[in-house]
Amino acid sequence: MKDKEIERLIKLEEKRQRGAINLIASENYVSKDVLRALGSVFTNKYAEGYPGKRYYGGNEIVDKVENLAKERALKLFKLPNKKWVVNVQPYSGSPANLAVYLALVPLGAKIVGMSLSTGGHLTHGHKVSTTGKLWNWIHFGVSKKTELLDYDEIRKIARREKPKMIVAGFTAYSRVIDFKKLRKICDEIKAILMIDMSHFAGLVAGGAYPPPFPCADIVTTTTHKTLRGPRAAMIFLRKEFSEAVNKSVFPGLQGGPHINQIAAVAVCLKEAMSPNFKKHARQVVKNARVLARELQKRGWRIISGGTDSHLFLVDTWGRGLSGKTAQELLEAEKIIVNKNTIPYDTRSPFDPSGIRIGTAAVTTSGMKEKDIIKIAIKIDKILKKHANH
Ligand code: DSN
Repeated sequence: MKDKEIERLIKLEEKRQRGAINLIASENYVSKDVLRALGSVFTNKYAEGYPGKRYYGGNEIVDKVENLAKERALKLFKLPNKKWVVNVQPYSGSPANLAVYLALVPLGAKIVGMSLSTGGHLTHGHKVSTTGKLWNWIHFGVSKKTELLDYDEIRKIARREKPKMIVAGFTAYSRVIDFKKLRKICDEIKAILMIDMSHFAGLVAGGAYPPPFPCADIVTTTTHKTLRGPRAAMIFLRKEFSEAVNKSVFPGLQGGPHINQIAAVAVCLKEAMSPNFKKHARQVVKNARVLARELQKRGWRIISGGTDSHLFLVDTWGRGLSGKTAQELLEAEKIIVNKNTIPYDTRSPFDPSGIRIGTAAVTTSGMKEKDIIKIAIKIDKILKKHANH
């Protein structure tokens, strides 16, 4: 590279990533092919519009890329293209979610969603997010006793509030979501069901977590978490919603799609179709279960008692260590996690009661159960020195 300053920083980041144990639940390591597509000449091209209907010339190859990404996306998630369509243009998860709400929910109308503090996402209507300001959100959380979703409670809220849409999906909930129950609730009140599968898309693709299809009407997902692609997003839609949502993505919310990103998404989708990816996805969940169990054995309370996915939360405050302190102690030893609120947290999100741990990245780097046990021993050794019992 001619730009030595940036080249130096890229090398430093490569070294940092290689030298650390990455347990950030939303991160992963992409393949060289994904990087190659991201860094390709497609970054030079403007392509407002959709395949066959562009506003600029010179898009015949771009059209092939976008169509291939769409074809692969539907094939990977086994979606018949008579009933489902996919939009691969969203720049990332937040605009994907916003585009769906803008298309299908009148401004100010009611949406029921999972609260951020019990595991949802900012764009599921948190008050500091634009989504929280433009619609009237009513949030559900988890049961205080079991720390699991309480579907009777969700049903009660839904019947009382009669929202236009119910949104579910998580950044910090470790268990299987019962999509069938949510579908039933939506049918009772005639609401649209949107599932944000950003965190677990790769697990669904690999058969390691139940699919939200066909229960959901709309499924949004980022492509860079367990799916192991570039930073981008997709929206899967039942056909009847496609016109409104496509218009909402472009020209409603975005300008020219990032074709280099879309090419990289196509690459990761092909990778996720391989038998190896299936094995990988199962190993991610096995690794998360082993790590949760090993920490539990060493006296650390795991929220809801375990995990069915790639992530879980540890209640560090239960042994006198705030999440921020735990994150910093681990980072000093090159174990990277993030501080996280736990359900019914009484502490601030800036220094909450827990940490979130995920196993997608370490599994990509080849770790299996025996490596994971070593990580659990290391985490325990670092944290227990500072714990109060
Ligand atoms: N920041 C992501 C996560 O860590 O879960 C969600 O957008």
